[in-house]
Amino acid sequence: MEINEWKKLLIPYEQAVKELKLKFENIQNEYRKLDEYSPIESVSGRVKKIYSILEKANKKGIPINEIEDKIEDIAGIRITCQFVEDINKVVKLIRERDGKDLKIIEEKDYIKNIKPSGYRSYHIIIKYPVQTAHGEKEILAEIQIRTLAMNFWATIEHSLRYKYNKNMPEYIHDRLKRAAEAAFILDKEMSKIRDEILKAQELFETKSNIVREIFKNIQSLYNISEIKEAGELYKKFLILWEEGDIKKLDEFNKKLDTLAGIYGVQKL
Ligand code: 0O2
Repeated sequence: MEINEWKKLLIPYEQAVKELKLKFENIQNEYRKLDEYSPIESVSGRVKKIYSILEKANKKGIPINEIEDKIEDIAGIRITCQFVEDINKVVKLIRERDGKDLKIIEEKDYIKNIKPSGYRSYHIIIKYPVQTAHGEKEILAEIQIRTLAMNFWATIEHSLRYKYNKNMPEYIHDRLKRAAEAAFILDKEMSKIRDEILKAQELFETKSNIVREIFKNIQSLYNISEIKEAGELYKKFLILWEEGDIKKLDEFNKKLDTLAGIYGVQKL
């Protein structure tokens, strides 16, 4: 194939990479604008180099006229996430678009089924329609979704694999396997931290809701002049607040609810 034919062939792939990258960046920006946590940490994309396409075609015995149907990653998008849990969210976001602006052809879960090299990542192969000057063209693209730790390992392993070109010394191979294990443990540790953060946020939310209810009750009781103990109740609340025991605060609030019921106080 002549260089001009390659150029023509790759144009829709370049367009697809640009469009898909922008679409995922838009999702990320939308979360950020709404002050919400974005499961997408970063997005990158590339069109496979001609020599890499030829190398892969050669390795897999794919004739040149079949590369567009048989090489799925001429267009590639990589989405990195902070936590393993975010990967599922991104996969869900992509599945929701299936049949809309893209078609899912295959999903490859190398997180459940780790590759012998130690490689972990979630791949989704899609068909994506591109509007070109010569009409619509549907191309194949690969979306790789992985954590920062998975990406770090894969980037290093990829460059070493190219450097040694199938002659990787055994000791480097072993080190990479151990590094893959370390990246796996790092992801697990980060997930535990994430759980702790979520639990702490939940606890904070519960506590602030109870305190808000207590304040409403005390304020309502204050508004009824006969209730002298409202001042005492406030003092009691301050003591419980100092203690910080959420259960005691909740019990106290329930007592206030009962008292408000007895006095027929309308909650504010
Ligand atoms: P590049 O240079 O990143 O484009 P296979 O027949 O299984 O070897 P296939 O059918 O293309 O390969 O699909 P697969 O396994 O899903 O791999 C597609 C891409 O995933 C690869 O593209 C890599 O980017 C990445 N990948 C897969 N396995 C490994 C691995 O062990 N280490 C690293 N670092 N990346 C991997 P290319 O074309 O191989 O490379």
